[in-house]
Amino acid sequence: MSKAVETFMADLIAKNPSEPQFHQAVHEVVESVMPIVETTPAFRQAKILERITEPERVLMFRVPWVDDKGQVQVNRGFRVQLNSALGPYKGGLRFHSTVTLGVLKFLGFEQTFKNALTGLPMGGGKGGSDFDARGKSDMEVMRFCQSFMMELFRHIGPDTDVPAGDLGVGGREIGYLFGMYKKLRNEFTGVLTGKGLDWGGSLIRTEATGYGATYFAQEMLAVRGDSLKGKTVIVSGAGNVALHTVEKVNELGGKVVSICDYDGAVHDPDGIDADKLAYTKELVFNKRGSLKQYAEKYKTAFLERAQPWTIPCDVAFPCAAENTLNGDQAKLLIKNGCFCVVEGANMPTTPEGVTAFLEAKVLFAPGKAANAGGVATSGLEMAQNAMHLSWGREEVDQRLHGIMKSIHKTCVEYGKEGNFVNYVDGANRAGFIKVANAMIAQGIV
Ligand code: 2IT
Repeated sequence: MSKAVETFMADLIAKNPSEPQFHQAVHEVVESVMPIVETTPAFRQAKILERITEPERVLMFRVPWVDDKGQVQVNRGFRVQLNSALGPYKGGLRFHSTVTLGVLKFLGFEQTFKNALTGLPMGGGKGGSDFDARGKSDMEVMRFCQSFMMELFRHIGPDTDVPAGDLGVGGREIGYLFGMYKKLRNEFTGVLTGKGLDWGGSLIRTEATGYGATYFAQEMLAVRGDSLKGKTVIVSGAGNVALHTVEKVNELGGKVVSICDYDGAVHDPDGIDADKLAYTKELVFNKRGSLKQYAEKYKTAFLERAQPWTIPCDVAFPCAAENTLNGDQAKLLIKNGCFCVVEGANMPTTPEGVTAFLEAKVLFAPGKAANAGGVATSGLEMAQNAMHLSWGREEVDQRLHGIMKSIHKTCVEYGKEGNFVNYVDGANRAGFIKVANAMIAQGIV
């Protein structure tokens, strides 16, 4: 760590105690951009690093609701409005028991650079609650979402802040949130993305993060004259991102041999083909069931309470939560022949894991580049809403594909080190420079 990075981080940690994920996310970006900051007097004079790590606004509010037994429940709601230099705050809402202010600050910080990389006019934000939908009825989820929106509505708007989904927030929750926003404002606008297809949503938005991560992998492999065809692939997670990654990898000729959820990992050496994927989608999205049922149905191995990192593969897509792939697991993947790692989730790899991959010259794509297809398609949803029309599937998919190619190209441009591309530095530098220049142009605000 350079002296400048060390000093900056010590101040940041003192100012933001007990927020380890935020420190981790900031540290990674600061490592990448400090050489630029040190040689760009305008960035130093405008205190860009100090300003970019301080959210423009943090909202924290009480979310009271009544459960099915008539008992009053109280959760905590947040919206962190990180940066609006490039456009309205944009980023998802996470409903999960692990949500804290520090987690949302890390996610909003990542989101700011990710959104910059998409090339679309979106600032960075993130929000959510410590509410956990597991074991709750639909009506309980609805009452919670309505109460959450009864406070949030006054802070958001189609040109102010446009939330979307994240972990624990899918189509059902976006519907309940949108319904309450519309009632309170008496306005039907594109204030949330990830809406249903009949009421303002965009085609491909559901698939976009997984498809986009796979398109990104395709670009990385193409640099080496390679492709996903015939590759053995593992994917962690079994949610929206993971399952749509499996779908696109299958389409491009790869074979996915593992996915995992909270209960454990399925190991299916024959590959999770289209039929098995259809079964899994129904199981996860509609029945809200466990992958154990997959293992029983298809008579495959099931690694209890484990992730797939022990399984040999060519390409890995970590698509679960943050810090779910550590240094030892990264080294094992490398030892078993994995040469390409594409983050479908936000910061799933620990700093030790990232270092191991970069030292071994693994093709490593950080989440803020590789999973940007989700928010990019949210940007396309906003554009369609603003024009009061909807594009066809082909059109949205082509735009998504074009955006992923362009993000890849930008990462190569900013991250090339001889024959190797450091996608971490590339993504951090390109995103940072764009946001920093916009901040400077807009004055000290
Ligand atoms: O992490 C992410 O990029 C998201 N959860 C999607 C955000 C969005 O606004 O679509």
